[in-house]
Amino acid sequence: MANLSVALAGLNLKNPILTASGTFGYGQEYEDFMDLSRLGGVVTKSITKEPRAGNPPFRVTEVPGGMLNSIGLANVGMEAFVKEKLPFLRKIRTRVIVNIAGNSVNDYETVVSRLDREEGIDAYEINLSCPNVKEGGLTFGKNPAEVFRITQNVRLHTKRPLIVKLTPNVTSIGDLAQAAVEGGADILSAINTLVGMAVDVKTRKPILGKITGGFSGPALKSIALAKVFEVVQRVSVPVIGIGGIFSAEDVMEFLLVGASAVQIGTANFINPGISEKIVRDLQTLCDEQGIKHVKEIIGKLEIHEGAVFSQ
Ligand code: RRO
Repeated sequence: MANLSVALAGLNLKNPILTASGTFGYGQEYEDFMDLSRLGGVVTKSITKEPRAGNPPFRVTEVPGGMLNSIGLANVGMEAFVKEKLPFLRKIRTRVIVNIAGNSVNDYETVVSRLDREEGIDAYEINLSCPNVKEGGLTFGKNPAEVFRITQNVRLHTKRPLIVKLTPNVTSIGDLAQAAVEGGADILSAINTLVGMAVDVKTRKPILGKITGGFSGPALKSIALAKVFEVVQRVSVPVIGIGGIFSAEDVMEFLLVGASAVQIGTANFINPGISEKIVRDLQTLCDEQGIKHVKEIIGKLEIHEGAVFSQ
């Protein structure tokens, strides 16, 4: 049987399958649907300093090829996370990655410092890419100088692996990747959702309460593959691929373009047990292809002779 373990800059995973932030609650919501210990790890919904109620409805809507969300960072806040959610996560026998968001550099520093006092967290994913809140997230996340500044400041507060999650809503995701690495990121994850919109022609109103939202789902995959490819050409830290992954074949595409692991997002809403199924299917796919260790295929895309990559 193929060995599925991967090592990402101090974050060792039993397999490359993680769940994507915002699609997997705080893990416990999925315990009836799968054996969570079979996953490479779980990434929580973004945690902020204070609890947040999120945006007005509608907050999600289906669109061709995927869905839009405008959740607005609804979460329990860092203190309730530590008291009510972390005790469960400590018991699941897989890696726990806490996604963190904020409105200022100080917010990110406060949340990381607080969580760093707690056992049972294997890494942080710094969300610099929320498309649905005006104050923070995307405002920082689009600007390489801000990405550098936040990463550098957060870095001072933890020795745990730091993942910076990048937005695709920019001209050059490579510039963001480089800024995050220069600021001290150990690992990058890409991509967050693409800004999108849907309109009700009867009411002539936007369907989402906040007008626009983040697009995710199967149609995001080809865009995400190109963005991950762009990032891995630019930096040498491990990259976690995210976007429209619904099968083991999708996972393999991301590994071939250079991702060291992946996150499963929107697929969890269609089949809440799919992440564990993808782990099983990846095992079968590797065995069928005679792959001894999944890490053999990371970045092994065979480029057509003479082809030149330009973004
Ligand atoms: O909560 C959200 O609306 C949200 C976040 Br924080 C994010 O990073 N990406 C997204 O699509 N939605």
